[in-house]
Amino acid sequence: AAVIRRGDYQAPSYQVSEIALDVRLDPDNTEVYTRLQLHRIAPEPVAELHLDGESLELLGLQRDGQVLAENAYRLTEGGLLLLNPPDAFLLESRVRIHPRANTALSGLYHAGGQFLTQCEAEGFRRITYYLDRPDCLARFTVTLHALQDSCPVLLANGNCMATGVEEGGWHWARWEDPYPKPAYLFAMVAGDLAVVRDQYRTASGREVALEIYVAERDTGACAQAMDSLKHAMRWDEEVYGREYDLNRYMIVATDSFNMGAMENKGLNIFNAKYVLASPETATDSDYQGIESVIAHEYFHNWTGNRVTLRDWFQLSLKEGLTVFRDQEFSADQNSRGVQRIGDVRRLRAAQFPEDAGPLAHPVRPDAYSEINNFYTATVYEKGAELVRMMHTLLGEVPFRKGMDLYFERHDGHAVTIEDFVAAMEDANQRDLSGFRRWYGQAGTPILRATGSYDPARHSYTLTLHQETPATPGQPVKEAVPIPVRMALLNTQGQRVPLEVVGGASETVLLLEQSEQSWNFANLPDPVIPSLLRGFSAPVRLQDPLDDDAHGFLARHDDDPFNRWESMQHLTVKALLAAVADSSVAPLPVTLRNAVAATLADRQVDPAFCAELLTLPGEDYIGEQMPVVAVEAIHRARDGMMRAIGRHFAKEWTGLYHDLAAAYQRDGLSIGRRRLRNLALGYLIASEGSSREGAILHARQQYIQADNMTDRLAAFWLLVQHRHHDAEDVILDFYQRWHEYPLVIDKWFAIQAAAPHPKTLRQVEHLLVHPAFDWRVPNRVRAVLGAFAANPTVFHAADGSGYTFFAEQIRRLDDINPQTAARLATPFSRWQRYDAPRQQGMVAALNMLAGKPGLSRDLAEVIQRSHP
Ligand code: BAL
Ligand code: ZN
Repeated sequence: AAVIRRGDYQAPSYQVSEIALDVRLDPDNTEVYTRLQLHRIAPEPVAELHLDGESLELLGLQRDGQVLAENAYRLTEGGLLLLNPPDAFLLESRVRIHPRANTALSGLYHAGGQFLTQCEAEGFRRITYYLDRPDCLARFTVTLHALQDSCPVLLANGNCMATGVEEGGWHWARWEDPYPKPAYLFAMVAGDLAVVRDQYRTASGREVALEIYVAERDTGACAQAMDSLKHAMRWDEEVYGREYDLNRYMIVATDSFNMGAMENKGLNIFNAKYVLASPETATDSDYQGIESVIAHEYFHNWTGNRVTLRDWFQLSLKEGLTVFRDQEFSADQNSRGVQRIGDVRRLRAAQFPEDAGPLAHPVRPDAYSEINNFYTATVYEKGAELVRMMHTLLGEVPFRKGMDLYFERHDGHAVTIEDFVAAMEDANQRDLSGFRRWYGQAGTPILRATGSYDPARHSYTLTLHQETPATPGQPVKEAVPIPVRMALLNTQGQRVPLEVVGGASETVLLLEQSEQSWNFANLPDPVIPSLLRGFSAPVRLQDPLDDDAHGFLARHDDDPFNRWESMQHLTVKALLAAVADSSVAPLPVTLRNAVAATLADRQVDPAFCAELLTLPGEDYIGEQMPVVAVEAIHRARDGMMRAIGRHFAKEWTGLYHDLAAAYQRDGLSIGRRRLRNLALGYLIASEGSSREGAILHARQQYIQADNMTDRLAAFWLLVQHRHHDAEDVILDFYQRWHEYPLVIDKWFAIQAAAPHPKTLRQVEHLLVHPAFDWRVPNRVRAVLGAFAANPTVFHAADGSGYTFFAEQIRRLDDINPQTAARLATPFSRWQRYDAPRQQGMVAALNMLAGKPGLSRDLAEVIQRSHP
C-alpha cells in the first residue's frame, strides 16, 4: 500500500466554504446528496482536483447546475478527480452507501437499530466525495431523513434549525454547525433513543443544554457521565479559561464502536462502556474510566476542534495534549499520587514495549500507510508525557500563558506541533527547541544516575547520563532534554535544603547533554537521593541505590510515586531472582520488611496502600528480561503472591474483615474496596490454612455483593484459581447479567484471562456462544484482547495460542480491519521470546500476510512487525 510521508505535505489547492448534506437514511441503501462550494486557493490554476471517496456508488454529478461531462472528471481507486476545475464552483454529487453492510464501523453504519458515524480519521470519504483532510475546514449543514418509527431521534453537529414530516412515515431534521470544521469531526445519529437532560451555566452566564442519548432502559445509568461532564466543563473554565461555545452538548452511547469515544463537534459519540454505570453493573474503575473519557472528549472542544490539526502526522498535537489535560483533571478530582501511578503503569504496560519493538515510532510519526494504526500509546500517552515535561519545566502559570497564546494565535486554524511548542516558547521567552527531538525521535531513553556522598567535603555529587537505544529507521539518537525532579533525604526521611536552589528542598534538574553532573554542598550528613519524582520524564531510570536505600524510600519517601517506585523496584528484583533460580526465597527480607511496614502504616490512604502492595504484571516483569521466560515468570509471581499471602495471612484476614462496608462511592470507600479485594486475592493465593476459608469468603462475596466491584473481584478470583469448579458461578453470572452487554463483556473477558491450560478450549467455546458477535468490537476485544494478554495461554509452548489467535485475526480482518490490526500487535513482540516461540509467532504473521483480501490496516502491522 502507498506510504504517506510527513515531508510530502502540500497545502490544499481548493477550499470548501460550505458543505450541505442531504441524507436519506436506509439501512441497506442510503442516499447522500452533497452540495459543495469550492474555490481555489492555490496561486495558479490546477489541472486536477482530487476528492476523496471510498466504497461510494456514484449516482450523479453536477457542476454549477450542469451534469458534468465525462471528460471533466475521472473516478479513481481513492476517489474522484475533477479535471481543469474552474476557480470557484458548486459541485453537487449523489451517492449510494450501505450502512448495514458497513461492519468496519467507519463512515456511516447501522448497528443495534441505530445509524451512527465515525469519521476520524478518514471515514467521511465513505459518506461522500470530499476533501477529507484535517486542514480543510468548512461550515456544515445536514438534513437527515428517516422513518419516524424506527428513528424518532435525528441528530447532527451544532444547532437544530428545522424539522418536519414527510409522506410514508418519514420525517426530517436540519442541523447547522456555525463553526467551520474538518470532516473528521462530522457526526450524525438516527435511532430510537431516550434522552437524559441537564443544564450547565458557563462562567459568563450562558445556559448550555446537556443531553445524553441512550436506550430507554439505560436512562438510570447516566449520572456519572453527566456529573463528569459538568465537572470537566467547570475545570476547563477554571484551569484554562475555556468555555463551551454552543448552546447544546450531546453525547450518544452505542455498543458498536471501534474506539472509546469520539469528540465530534457538539455531538460526541461514545462507546457505551464510557457512559453507562450503576453500582450493580459497573466497577469503580469503570466509573473512573467514564470520568476521564467524558472529560477527554469535552477537552477536545478546544484542543482538537477549535484548534485542529494540519495533517495526521500532528495527531499528538490534540491527543497528547488532551490526555495530559484529562490526566490533570482526574488528578484534581481524585488522589493525585494514585492517579500518577496509574498513568505510569499504563505508559509502561503499553508504550514502553511499543517503543522497544518493531512498531516503535516517534510521537510525531514520519510515515504511515494507514493512519488508524497510529492511534497508539506513543501518540497518546508518550505525547502526554512530552506536554507534561514542558509543564514541569515552565511551571503552572507560564504553561497557562503558553496555552493562552496558543489559543489566541491558532483558534479556527489547522496547525502543527511546532506551532504548539512555539507558543510555549514565545509566551515565556524560553527555548524549548530540544523538545522537537522528543517529538521526532522514537525509543525510550535510559537515564543512568550515579551519585556519591563525600564526608570530607560534606557534599553530594550526582551524575546523570542518557542514552536512547536505536529503533527501526533511527540508528543514531541525539540527547533530549530530561527534567529530573529530585530531592535529597536525610536518614530520618526528611528532605534537606538544597543550596544550589536557594534552600528549596526539591528541584528540577535539566539534563540536556548526554552526561552532566551536579554538586550539592553543605550537607553535614549522608543523604539518599529521590530521583525522577512524580516520574518527571518518560525514561527508564537506572538509579544508584541499593536494596536498603529502596527499602528506606519505600517507607519514607514523601513523593507518592517514588515511594511506590521503590516498592516496585524491590519486587521486580526479587521476582527476577526467582525467575533465574526457582530455589531462591520468594520473599527476601528487605521486601518483607517493606510490605510489613506498609501494612502497619495506618496513615496511608487505602488506595495508595493497595498500589504499594500490588505486584507488577507478568508482562512488565518480562519487559525487564532479555528473553521473556513465560512460565518461569508466571511461577515466580505466583510464588511471591503465595509467600506474601502466607506470611501476612493474619494482616490480610484482618483487613478483609475490617474493611467490609456497605457500598458508597467516595474516594475513601473506593480505596477500601480495592485494598479489601487485594487482601482476598493474597489469602486465596496463600495456599495455606487460610485459603479454604478465603475461597468460601469469595463465594459469599460473589453472591452477596451490593456492587459490581466486589462481585467481579470475587468472580475473577474464583475463575482464576478454581477453574474446574467455578462452573456454577460462571453460569450464575451469565444468568444474572445476560441483558447487560457491558457486564457480559466482563464475563467473556474473565474466562479468556484465566491462566489455565483449559482456557484455549474454553475460548473456542466462547466464540460460538450465542452472545458472541463478531461485529461488536467490545465483545471481540473482551475475548481476543483478554486472550492475547493472558501470557501462559497465548504464549503456550506448543504454539497453540498463536495458531488459534492468528486464525481469529484472519477472520476478523474481513469484518473490521481496524480492530483486527490493533488486536494483532502482540505478534510484533516476537523477538522478545525464545526460538520456538519466535518461530510460532513469525509463522502466524506469515500466515496472515498471505491472506487473500488482506486489509491495508492489518497489512501494515504485519509488514512493520516482521519486515
Ligand atoms: N479522537 C479519537 C478519540 C479520542 O482520542 O478522543
Ligand atoms: Zn482524544
